[in-house]
Amino acid sequence: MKARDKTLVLVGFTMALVFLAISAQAAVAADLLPDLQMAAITDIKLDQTTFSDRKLLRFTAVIANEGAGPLELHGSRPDTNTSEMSVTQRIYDDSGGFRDVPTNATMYYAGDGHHHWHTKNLETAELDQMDSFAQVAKYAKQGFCFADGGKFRPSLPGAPTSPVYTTCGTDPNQLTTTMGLSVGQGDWYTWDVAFQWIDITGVPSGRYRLFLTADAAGWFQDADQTNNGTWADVLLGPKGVSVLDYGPSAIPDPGYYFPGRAVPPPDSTASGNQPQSAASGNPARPISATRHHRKHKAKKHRRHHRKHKARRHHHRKHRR
Ligand SMILES: [Ca+2]
Repeated sequence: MKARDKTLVLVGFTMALVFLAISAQAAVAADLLPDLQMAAITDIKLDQTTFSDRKLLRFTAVIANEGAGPLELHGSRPDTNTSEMSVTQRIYDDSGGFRDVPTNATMYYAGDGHHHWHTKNLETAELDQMDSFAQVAKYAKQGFCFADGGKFRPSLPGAPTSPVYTTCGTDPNQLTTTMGLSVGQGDWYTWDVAFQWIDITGVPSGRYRLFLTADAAGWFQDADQTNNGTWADVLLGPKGVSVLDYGPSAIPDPGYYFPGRAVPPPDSTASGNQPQSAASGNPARPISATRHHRKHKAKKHRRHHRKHKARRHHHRKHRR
């Protein structure tokens, strides 16, 4: 081979190596996506005292992040005359970088007794008639100041040892705010906070499915969008409610979540648990919840049932 040819071969070989190196680097930087899931619904109870003429179905809801990265949302608006902030999701990657992607979510400020910014409809809840799947009632709550409320699955890789996201922004004049839910953290809404109910006044006695879904509209990038819902089948009577069955739900580390527990763990910052406000307007019906509903009505139902029976047994055992 002539010297010139050798040089060409060498140049070609070097270029191929550089190309491979760049490709390898690009392939290495993988997204660390959140994986929102709902914990098993607890504290399901009938409330006839908050309003003397209304019947409320109360429950405790926990949104857990069991993904590889946080759910981090950045809200912004051009000026204070614009009431809602538009929202981008910051997605971190495993090489230490991040990118911001636009979403259809919105944030708003509610000043009626609880002053901070909220992400609209981060979680949705509805009550469906058991046989027809027809929705009979839905969540009063629409605003979510979500944050690291307490450890849910701290054994996950990347889970922080202490809360990272602890505030939603409290100034009505601010133009930007950040909310987030870290890996392994839970965002708690206990049964006794404001608007943490479904108004079931006039709903006849019978069997119903209570459905909770995180990001039902699919606004955010999530490692698995099909596991965002959970449910409980309930029997509504004139004087009370009893739980017949539970659907699949986020799995906590042992000792970090107890069905029936009304208060979050001691390390909680409690920012997700304070009374919050509902906005005017109606939330969209959670489409993915309906999908879950039908899916779990099918043969998988029995398997989930066994699994959850075992889990409930575990929790009972652990409480002792
Ligand atoms: Ca998910």
